[in-house]
Amino acid sequence: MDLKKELTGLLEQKGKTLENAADQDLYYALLTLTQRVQQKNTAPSAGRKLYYISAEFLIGKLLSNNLLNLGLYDQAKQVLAQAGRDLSRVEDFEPEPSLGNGGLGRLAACFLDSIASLGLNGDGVGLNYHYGLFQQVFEHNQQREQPNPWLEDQSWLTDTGVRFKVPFGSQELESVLYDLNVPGYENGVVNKLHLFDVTQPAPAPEQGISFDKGDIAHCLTSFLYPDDSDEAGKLLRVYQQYFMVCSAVQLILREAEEKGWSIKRLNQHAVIQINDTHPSMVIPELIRQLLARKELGLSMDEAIYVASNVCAYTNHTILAEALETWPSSYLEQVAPQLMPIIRELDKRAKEKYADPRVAIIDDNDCIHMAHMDIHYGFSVNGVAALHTDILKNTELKHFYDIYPGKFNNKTNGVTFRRWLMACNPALAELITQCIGEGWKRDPAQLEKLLSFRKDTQVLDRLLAVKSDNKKRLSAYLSKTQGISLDPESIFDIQVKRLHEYKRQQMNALYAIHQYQRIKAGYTPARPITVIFGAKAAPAYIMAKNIIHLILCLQKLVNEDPQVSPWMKIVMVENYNVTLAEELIPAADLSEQISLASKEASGTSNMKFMANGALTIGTLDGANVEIADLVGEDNIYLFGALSDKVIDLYARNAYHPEDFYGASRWIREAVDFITGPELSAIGSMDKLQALQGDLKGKDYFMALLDVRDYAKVKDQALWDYEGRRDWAAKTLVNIGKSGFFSSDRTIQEYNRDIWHL
Ligand code: 26Q
Repeated sequence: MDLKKELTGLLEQKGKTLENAADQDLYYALLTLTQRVQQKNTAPSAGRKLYYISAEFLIGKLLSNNLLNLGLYDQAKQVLAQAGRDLSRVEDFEPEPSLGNGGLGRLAACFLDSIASLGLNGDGVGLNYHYGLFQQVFEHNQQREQPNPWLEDQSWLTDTGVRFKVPFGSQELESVLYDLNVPGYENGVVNKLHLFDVTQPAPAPEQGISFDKGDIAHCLTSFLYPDDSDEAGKLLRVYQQYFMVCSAVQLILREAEEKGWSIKRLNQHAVIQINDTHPSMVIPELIRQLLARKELGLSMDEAIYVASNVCAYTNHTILAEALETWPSSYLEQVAPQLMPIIRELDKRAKEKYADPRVAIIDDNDCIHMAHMDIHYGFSVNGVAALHTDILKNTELKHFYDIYPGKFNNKTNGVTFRRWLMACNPALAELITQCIGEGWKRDPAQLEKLLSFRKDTQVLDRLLAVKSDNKKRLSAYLSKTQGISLDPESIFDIQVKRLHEYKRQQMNALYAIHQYQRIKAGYTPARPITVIFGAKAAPAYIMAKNIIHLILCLQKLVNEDPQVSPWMKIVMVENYNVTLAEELIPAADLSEQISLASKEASGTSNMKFMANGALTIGTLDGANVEIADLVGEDNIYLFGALSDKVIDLYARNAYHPEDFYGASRWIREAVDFITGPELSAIGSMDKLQALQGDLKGKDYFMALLDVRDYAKVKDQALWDYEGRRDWAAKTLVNIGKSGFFSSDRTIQEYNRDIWHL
């Protein structure tokens, strides 16, 4: 396509030119243009089609991504540059959809990109939350939540005109189907992300993110994860889930009819991947809709057979509190028509397996969604090798004993198109100069970089790229958040959801320790900048206390003239995909410090690795596979191993006071949380609650690992001074990162589960 001609034409209709149009006009013109690009190649229509159902799709901004995949990126950049315009400023006008929370949602987005790029026939199905998760603002060193309205009159969504009826216990609602294009990388394929919405969405709340959770008809798609700390919030989640799956099944059966598939043999034509348990009701709902079509004449046995061979389940967590169980009274209220089916499924499972640990409905009449998925799905997968092993041997052992053949591992991946080519063009260019273009289609070829390990010229250029990225990040944060960074310092970054198991609090303890050492006159070899980015769930008090601690530390440290030349602490506001794209290319150290056994996989660990940061981490999630690939000289490992942690839990044998008392610096760092310096800045209640928890409970064992963590981190900061050796380590990390391409992950899903 002649992008210049088309773009000029579009602008002319508004009386503008490439030169004088506002950046915003350019954004809308490019959006229109990109949207217009029609599908050239259809994904193959024979074989099965995948429906990836997920409550979250953290897709990030789409303009650059879509231009890149459509092969228009370079042209667009050039055309704008010739007119004295800058594509990155145009992108600033794109609001980022906040349709996800963290890893699970971002994984779904990477998967859609890979499915289309591999030319596979698969669409996403989810919900169109109007105000996203929430927008985070910092006030008085605390997180406050605001709506994040991202929908504009002109957006990437198109109304398909398709409507479905969704029957709830109390009322019937209509769902509206919006579609968003998902173009594959330079292959002409365009798949879809289908997002359902209510017909009359509520306006944004005037204050904060509270709204009438009982007003299902208008508020069902207002927010992702409305506060589920109370009953109305929990019920709303169930309403959302049922709205999503009831619409999804209608969409699938409608497509089946259009394509002339035999619905009685739907399993030969369609596969549904259930992304965590949030869409699990799709199983009974599919059975219900199959049975409701009397003309099919299906028996219950047959309907169960079809559903069981269509649905496959991915588990993303082993945290007990995140495994969804709903009181059956909730479902009675939300979707009473499902309960007889769920009871039937439960009855059949109980007839076959008397063990109460594998029951769908427990003695308290609560429904275990994952149990339903495992009994009535044909595949169960974990998301990293260690995670799948823990599922098989510990967490879901009783199921693995019954269904060994259903369990399989699919180690997560990330799309290198967004997470290397687009966000780190300078590194991409250097890689291409070393090994050619092949890695862009086949990231495994990055391994060719290993032959440059001793090439000082390449190593120096690698260092120069990193240094430029750090300057770029510094300029960006100064412009957008008024934060000033020292690009000569070491950039040590931890960005992920705020959760105690991810142990941001342990990172903060190290920062306190470092502060205390600098105060005592022991300055490090080089200044360090500790960067955090995280949202805390609105009702998660302890997570908010940790944010409070970090923000108080930020103020204390950065305003102390003795300390700030040596250390800065920065918590970026409203961490999201766009910020990640700036932060990750600029990282020297990647913090992956979860308590071993708790992080199912992690995916930022993979992005950091591909962008030449070295990992400091525990042997948890996919860190284990990173360590295997790069070797222990190229990663900073520390901390208790998962077996030990699992054993400590089993024996109830961890006591934080043993570790608090055993080391002077640990005691001093923990005491500091409520000492005069921080209490002068922060709220004593919150700081005390956090400190009390660390000393008395510390469920995620920060004090168990903090000593080893500090030792290894000191070593990493020291090693950083050997600049070329450090560069060689980063080169090995980049060279070995190809395994973590989501294209590889998707090929495995397709080979073992989907058979598209
Ligand atoms: C459940 C019930 C009620 C309310 C909320 C939830 C809920 C919400 C979000 C449960 C889980 C989530 C999100 C989970 C998540 O992001 N998991 C991450 O998935 C990534 C992709 O597989 C992994 O890399 C991470 O290790 C895992 O934490």
